[in-house]
Amino acid sequence: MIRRPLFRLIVIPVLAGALALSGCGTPDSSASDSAASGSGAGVQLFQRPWVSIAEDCETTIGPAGFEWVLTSPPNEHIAGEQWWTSYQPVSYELESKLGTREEFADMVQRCDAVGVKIIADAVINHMAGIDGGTGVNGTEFTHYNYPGLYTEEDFHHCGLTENNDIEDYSSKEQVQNCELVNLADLDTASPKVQETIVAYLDDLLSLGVAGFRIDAAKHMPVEDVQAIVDQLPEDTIIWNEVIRGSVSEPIKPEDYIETGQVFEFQYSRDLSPMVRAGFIMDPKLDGEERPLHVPDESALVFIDNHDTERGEQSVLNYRAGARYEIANILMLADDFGTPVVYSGYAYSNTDTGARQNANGKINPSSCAGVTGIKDSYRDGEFVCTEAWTSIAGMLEWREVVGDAKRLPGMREGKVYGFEREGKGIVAVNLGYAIETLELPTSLPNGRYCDVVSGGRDALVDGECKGLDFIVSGGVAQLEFPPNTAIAFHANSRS
Ligand code: LAG
Ligand code: CA
Repeated sequence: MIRRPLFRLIVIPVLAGALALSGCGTPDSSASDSAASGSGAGVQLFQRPWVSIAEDCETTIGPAGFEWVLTSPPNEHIAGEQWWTSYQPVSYELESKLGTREEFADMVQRCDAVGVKIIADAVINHMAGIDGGTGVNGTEFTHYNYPGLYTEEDFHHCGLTENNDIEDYSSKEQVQNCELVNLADLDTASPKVQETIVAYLDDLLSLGVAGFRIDAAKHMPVEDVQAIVDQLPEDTIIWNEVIRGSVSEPIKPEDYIETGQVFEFQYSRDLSPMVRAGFIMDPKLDGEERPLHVPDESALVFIDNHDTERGEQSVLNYRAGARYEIANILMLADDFGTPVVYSGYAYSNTDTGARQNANGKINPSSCAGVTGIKDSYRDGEFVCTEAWTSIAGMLEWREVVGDAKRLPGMREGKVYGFEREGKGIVAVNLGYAIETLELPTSLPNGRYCDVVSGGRDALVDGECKGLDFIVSGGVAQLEFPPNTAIAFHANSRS
């Protein structure tokens, strides 16, 4: 039986609402149809300890309106100070540099209590990439031997390249059966291996996680991913990591959409350079396919993640300052995909892990007091994107605009804006001076409060905590400073 991807379960009622709406002529601007819907947005908290995520859920992430947190891998891994030790599993005990099993379980419950679901990063394509050693919870292993889990015969020994490493991404066989940077490659077609992986994932589900990011999904045949997913409960959320490579690569993100959603790497490769250059063009709108993008309902979109902030020059990251914040705002204002905001830490060496203590545990940290992007960061300092005023404001904006259609934008030089039909407006000024954009709109006349500068609940007793904008006679008068974005919605009218 083919398992139905979860997005259908979520999206169908929304689509039904949209159809009902379009059937009755002019859209209703009272926002009643979308009032009950959530932001539909998640946040990736890279290398954040469980105790810190639990606190952050209660103080910041829940109140901001995020629906999901994607964590770093929770299982035992090789010892070391680099962040990427997390991607070299040694056992499936939930003991890692990020915390204990108890701390993980406590985090899941506390986040759940404030409406935030946990998605765990599942590293199931491979085990360690070193000859052997002792894992962070004391498990002794060698490259192809993991006590109680796997022995030599549970791994691929592809025999296609000199040291069994992947060399040629145009060879599907190499990409899926050889070793990714020497990481011992599991024979994921084997029923025993599948059973062992499923037992691990079931254990995480028993603690209340909502689903998984499937690390290195591209390196597993889609049938193997499907066979594993088929053995999990129907409503398990699956976020596949299939990096879009050159057009000549045989394995495509599209191949994985039946097993769950897929991270769409092209999204930021398109958006980031436009934001950097200050010249924004509309993407394909109104149900037209975006080139090199998986379909809307399958797409997880993001400005950066832990790999691309380190490895992809074209995408914006925290170092780009205001431009990065603006790119995130534009992503959250879009009507395409499920946005995943990224929150990592500052670094000057790409290998350096988050600060850890003498026992190899990442130090707890807090995002208290963070309200936006900073001009500079100390190495190791967490960026805390989830705590930015603008991000929480945009999540509220998403709740109000719901599934309203993105209308064609208007651009004048380096100023650009668009409307989500009858529900909200967003605009960016990527120039060097205060600029004005007169954006035609179907929003009713009135004074609107900016949620980018004012954040969530920016309008208190008719008083706006942020900038004010006037809509009059079908035109929004948008005058605002350079290198900033503004956004307001139908419910931020005073
Ligand atoms: C991923 N997705 O498919 C992760 O998002 C990505 O961060 C992981 O690589 C990769 N797949 C494997 O899970 C990271 C680092 C690598 C690192 C690897 C294993 O980007 O640099 O490799 O995790 O820790 C490191 C060394 C290699 C070495 C290897 C094995 O950089 O030189 O060969 O470890 O010891
Ligand atoms: Ca593989």
